[in-house]
Amino acid sequence: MPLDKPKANFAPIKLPYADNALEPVVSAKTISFHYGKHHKAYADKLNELVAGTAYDGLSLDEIVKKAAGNDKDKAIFNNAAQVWNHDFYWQSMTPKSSEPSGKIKDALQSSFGGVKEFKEAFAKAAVAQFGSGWAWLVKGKDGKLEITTTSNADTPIAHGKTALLTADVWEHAYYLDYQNRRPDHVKDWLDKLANWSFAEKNL
Ligand code: MN3
Repeated sequence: MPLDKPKANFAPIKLPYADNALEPVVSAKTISFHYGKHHKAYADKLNELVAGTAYDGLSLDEIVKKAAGNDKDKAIFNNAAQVWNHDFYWQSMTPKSSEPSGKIKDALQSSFGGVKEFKEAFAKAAVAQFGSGWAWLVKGKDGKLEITTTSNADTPIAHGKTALLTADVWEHAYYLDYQNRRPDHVKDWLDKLANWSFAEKNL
């Protein structure tokens, strides 16, 4: 008999643009696998893992923070953080990307010396992330902006930082469109897809 209790029901966020809107940097084919298969699989697995546990009924943020550093809940952490990271990643991109302006431009200026300097440092960090992971623009506890990378599913919200923008540098994010050329993908991502109004909203 199935237990009569509410089931966790995490699903990928609805994409804020059409499947082909990010082409040619992120193709509709990449979206079909990355969003339609990888992201969905993390959400499905999370629903299965939390059912009937102390995590059942918590928000996604709460699950990520509670499972972080809890070794026996590593699988819950990995899947919850990957759902969180991907939901955040899709919003970090827009087909209407433009150069940073206003408050976010000022913040990049004061933290990195300028937009160009920020892009160079972010690209360098994203390319240097060994293996699978994420490159992030975050706000630290002191309010200053920082660039950070995380491995695999790890996420800044597990480390007390506020995420502003993220680029997925797992191979599944770019391999169909760029093969092994992660540096080219990251450069195009920054110049053509980065969603600065989303970053500013997160400030
Ligand atoms: Mn991914």
